[in-house]
Amino acid sequence: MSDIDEPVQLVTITGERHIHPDFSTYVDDVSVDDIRRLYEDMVVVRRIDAEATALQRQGQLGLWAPLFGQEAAQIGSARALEPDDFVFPSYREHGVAYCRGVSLAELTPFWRGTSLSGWNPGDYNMATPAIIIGAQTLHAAGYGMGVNLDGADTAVITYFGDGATSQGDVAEAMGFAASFAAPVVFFCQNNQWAISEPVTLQTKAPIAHRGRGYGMPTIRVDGNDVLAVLAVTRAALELAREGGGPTFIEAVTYRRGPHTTSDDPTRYRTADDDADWIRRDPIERIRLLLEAHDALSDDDIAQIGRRADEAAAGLRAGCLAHADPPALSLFDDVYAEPHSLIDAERTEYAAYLETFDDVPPAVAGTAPGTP
Ligand SMILES: Cc1ncc(C[n+]2csc(CCOP(=O)(O)OP(=O)(O)O)c2C)c(N)n1
Ligand SMILES: [Mg+2]
Repeated sequence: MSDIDEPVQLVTITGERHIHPDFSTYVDDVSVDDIRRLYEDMVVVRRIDAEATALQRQGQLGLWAPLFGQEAAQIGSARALEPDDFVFPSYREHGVAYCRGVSLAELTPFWRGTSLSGWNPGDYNMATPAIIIGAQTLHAAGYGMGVNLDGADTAVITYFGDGATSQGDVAEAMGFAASFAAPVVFFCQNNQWAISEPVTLQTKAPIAHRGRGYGMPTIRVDGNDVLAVLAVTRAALELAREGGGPTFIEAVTYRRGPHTTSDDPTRYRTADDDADWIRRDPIERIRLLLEAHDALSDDDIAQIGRRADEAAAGLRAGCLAHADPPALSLFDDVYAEPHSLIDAERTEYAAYLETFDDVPPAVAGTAPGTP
């Protein structure tokens, strides 16, 4: 194995292929057409991410966590997965959800506040967004231990950020997964920031070293290189399926937008900070590579742009179609059985709603005490 501090890179920022002694073989089968499909995926998810950000600015979403800049990390890793594998994401993995087949309409209700989650995890083998930093890594470790008990050959991947590596949950998840050889890929998108805190405050060493501390194979990858991310994630998933236990991947990338739509990054970083990362853009280098192979004409670019616009229009239409649920439905499904505390809270909230002249029964919803 090569030095883990040197990120694995298979495509340079100027679009040249680079041979890596350990990982190039994992993408030997990837044709130029396949690379064009990865390019299209990245263009589409960047476009729908921009549309969702616009929808929040227009008051149609309560919040959005943009993935802008992290397209290669998400598309490369998600396209390495098999349908039976299970994904435990944080709140930023819209690109992963897109690759899992989550519909455009299902990407927004959680952020619009019209549903407590976006989709049925069983439909896509992908859990819904997790806001509690790092909690999803524990779910992944437990699921992976269950996979071992079942004797199944599926793998699990969990996504989390650089900041999350300082959470106890992540330490516990990695400890259990390593000790019980759970088939889990711990995929850390080191986007350099945890809201306004730089990654240098999380650790004095590269984040990848944390995997080594648990005795896991550990890979540091250029997270803006979709081919390299695909290769290392395939390698880690293969090891997991063969009974080799967990792997830690640090995908070195950059969050080009705000943390969420509630954040103003100009308060804590400068345009100079961004400039170097704009040069390392994940989409641009693949465009250069494809053009060097005469595999991306102006017509292709226009067609891909149209498909991205259609996806954005689909996301918008799906979002606007999600109606507000009745206010009192907030108390439904908290418990499977009736619960006296929930009943009391529902009654109190219904009485509060009645103090407003302009809340029609259809908005308030179910009558007090009705489960
Ligand atoms: C347990 C917990 N503590 C704090 C927060 C508030 N919080 C939300 S996002 C965030 C930063 C996470 O940064 P990172 O793990 O790097 O992920 P990124 O947002 O960069 O993808 C924090 C502290 C939270 N949601 N959960
Ligand atoms: Mg981060």
